[in-house]
Amino acid sequence: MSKEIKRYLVTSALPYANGPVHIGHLAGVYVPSDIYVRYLRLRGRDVLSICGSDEHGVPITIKARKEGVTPQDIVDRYHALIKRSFEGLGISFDIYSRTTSPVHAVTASDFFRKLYDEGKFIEQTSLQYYDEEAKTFLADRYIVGTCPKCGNDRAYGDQCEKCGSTLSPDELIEPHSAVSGSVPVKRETKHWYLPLNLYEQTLRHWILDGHKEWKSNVYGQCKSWLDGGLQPRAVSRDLDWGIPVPVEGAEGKVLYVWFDAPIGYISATKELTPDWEKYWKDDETKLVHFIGKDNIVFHCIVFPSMLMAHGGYILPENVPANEFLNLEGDKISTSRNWAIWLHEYLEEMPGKEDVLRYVLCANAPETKDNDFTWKDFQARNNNELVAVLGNFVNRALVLTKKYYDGEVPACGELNDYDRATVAELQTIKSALEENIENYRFREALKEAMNFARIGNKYLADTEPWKVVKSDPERVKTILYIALQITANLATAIEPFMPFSAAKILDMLACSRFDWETLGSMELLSAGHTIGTPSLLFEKIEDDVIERQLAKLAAIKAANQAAEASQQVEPQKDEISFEDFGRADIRVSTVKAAERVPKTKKLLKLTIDTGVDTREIVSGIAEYYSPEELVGRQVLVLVNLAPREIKGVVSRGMILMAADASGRLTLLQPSAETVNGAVVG
Ligand code: B3M
Ligand code: ZN
Repeated sequence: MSKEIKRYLVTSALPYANGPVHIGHLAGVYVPSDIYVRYLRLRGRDVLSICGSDEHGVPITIKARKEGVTPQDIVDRYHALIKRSFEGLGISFDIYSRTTSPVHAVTASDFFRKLYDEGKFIEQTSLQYYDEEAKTFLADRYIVGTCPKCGNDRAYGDQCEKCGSTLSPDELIEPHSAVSGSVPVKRETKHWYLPLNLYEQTLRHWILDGHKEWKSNVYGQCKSWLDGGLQPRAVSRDLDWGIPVPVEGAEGKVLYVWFDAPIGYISATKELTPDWEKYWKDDETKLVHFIGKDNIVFHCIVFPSMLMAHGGYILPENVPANEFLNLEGDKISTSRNWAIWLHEYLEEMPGKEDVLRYVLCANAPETKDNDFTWKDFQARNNNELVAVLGNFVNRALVLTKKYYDGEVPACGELNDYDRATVAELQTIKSALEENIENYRFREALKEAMNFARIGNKYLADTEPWKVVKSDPERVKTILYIALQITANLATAIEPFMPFSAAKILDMLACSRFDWETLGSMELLSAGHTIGTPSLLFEKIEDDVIERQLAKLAAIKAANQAAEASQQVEPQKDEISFEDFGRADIRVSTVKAAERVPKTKKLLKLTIDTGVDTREIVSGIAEYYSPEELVGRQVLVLVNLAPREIKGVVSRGMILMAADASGRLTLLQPSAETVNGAVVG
C-alpha cells in the first residue's frame, strides 16, 4: 500500500553562480518546477520549494582569476543577479539560498564528517599535477597545453574547446600551469572517495524495480550508469575555494562541488524552517528534484548514495529531468554568449514575463531537445495569448461593462449548446491535474488554455453582440457563462502565468478561487460588479523580433571572428628563395569593376598592373562592392597562367588574406605606389 503523502519537498537544481540564468535553464528546470509548486499550493498542499546558488567549483575560481577578483566577488555578483531575475519572472521559491552560507558550511562538513567517522569513505593517494611556483595542486582545467588532436595550443587538461575532444592532462603536449605558467610536476595527494559500487544493488532495486514510472530519459540514463557498473567517486579536491574537508591533515582540500551542492538543498531547508527534518526524514514527504538531463547521475545515483550512506533521509520520489533547449537551431552556450539571458529579457521585454513562461512551457524539451526561435515566440504570443486568451477575456469583460455597466447578469435557462459547453469545461480539471501530477506540463498548459479556447468558440458561436437587440435575456445567460469561464481561467492559468491570473482576478474584482472550484459555473454571483477591463497581452510586432534576431546575429558574427582568430592554418612545406622568386607580384590599380552575372562571389576587375591593363576575376564580391574597389591599389600575381572563369579569361590573381572563417581581406601597399612596382 503506497504511503500517504502529507507534504511535498520540491528542489530545483542550484544554478552555478558564475553567470546569469538563460532560457535553457528556465525551460529545463525552473519554469516546470514553479508550475508544479504553484499548482500544489493552489490545491492547499503543504509544499516547500527549495533552491539557491551553487557557489563552489573550479569554473568560479577560473572566472575570478580571469577578472582579477576573488571567487566571493564572482558569486556575490551572480547570486544577486540570479535571485533578482528569478523573482522578476515569478519563480516562487520558498527560499533561494546559497552554498557560501554559514548554515551550509556547517551542514555540509557535518555530513562529510559523519560519513568519515563511520568509515563510509575510501581514502586513496594518487599522483596529481602540482604547480611548485604557485604552491598549489592543479585541477585539470588549470592545466593548459597543445591539443594532441587538433594542435590548439590553448587546450585544457580536461577538454579542448576547439575540437571538443575530452582530454586528460597527460595527453596535453607541453602542459603548463594556467596559474603560474610553470611546468607542473606530479605530486602525491590523498583524497576521499564514496564507494558508489557498494550501493549499486540497492540503487538498481530502488530505481529499476521501484521507479519504472520515471521519465524514460531519466530511467534510461540511470539504467545505463548502473549497467556500466559504479565506481568509487572522489568527494574532495585540492582547491582553496569551497568547504574545507573537516579532517585533520586535510589543509588545502575542499569538498568536491558535487558532494557539497546537493547538501545545499538540505541546508536551505534548515534555513527556511525549524521543521526541516519532517521534510527530509519523514517518509510521508514526497521529494521531487527538478533538474536538467546533465544532472541526472548526481541526483539519481550520487546524492541518493550519499543519503543512504548517511542514513535517516528519504530518497526522491521522482526526478523529472528535462532535455535541452536550443536557440535558433544552435546549442545554447554560456561561453559563446549564445543565449537569451533572463535578466536581459526582463529589461528588454517589460510586462512580458508570462509570455516567456508560456512559450518555454509550450515548447519545453520534456522528452527530447527542442528549439526556441523568436519567430515562434512572436507567433505564440500573437496567435494564442492575444488572439485566444486575451481576446476571450477582453470580450467577456468589455461586453459586460457595455451591456450591464459591469454587473454580472443573472443566468437564464441554459439551452443544449450551453449545457454541452459547460459539460466540456468540466472535463478540464481532471485532465489538468493528471498532467501536472505526472510532470507533463506542456499537455497541462493546453488543458488550461482549453478554458479560453472553448470560451472563445462559445462567444463566436452565440454572437451576443448580434443577439442583444433581438433577445437581451439570452445575452445575459451567454455573458454569465463567459464570466464564469473567465473566473475559471484565473485559477487554471495561475501555475503557468501567475501575472496574468492576478490581472484577471483584479479585473473581475475578486480574490483567488479555490482549486476545487475549477469547472464551476457559479464563481461569480449575479449582481457582482467587475473592475476595469484592460488587455492581458499586446501583439508583438516584427520590429521587436528583428531587433532580437539582429542581436543574435551580432553575437554569432563576434563568435565567428573570435573562432577564426584562434584558428590558424598550419604552415605549408618549405620552399627555396628561387621558388619564391619565380612569382611576379606587382602593385596595381583597379580601373573598373563589375559583378560576374549569375554568381554571388565573383567580380570582373579591369586592372592596370603597370605592365599592362588586363581583366582578372576575383571571388571577393561578398566582401567588397565594385564601387569601393575602383581606384584602389592592390597586389597582383601577374605571371599566373590565364584561366577562363564563367566565360571571362582571367589573367592573374589579386592577393587576399583569408582567415579560418573564410573571411577575405584585400592586401594593399601602405602608401600610394607606382603601378608595376615589384613586390618581393
Ligand atoms: N550547479 C547546475 C549545473 O550543473 C549545478 C546543479 C547543482 S544542484 C545540486 O548546471
Ligand atoms: Zn583539439
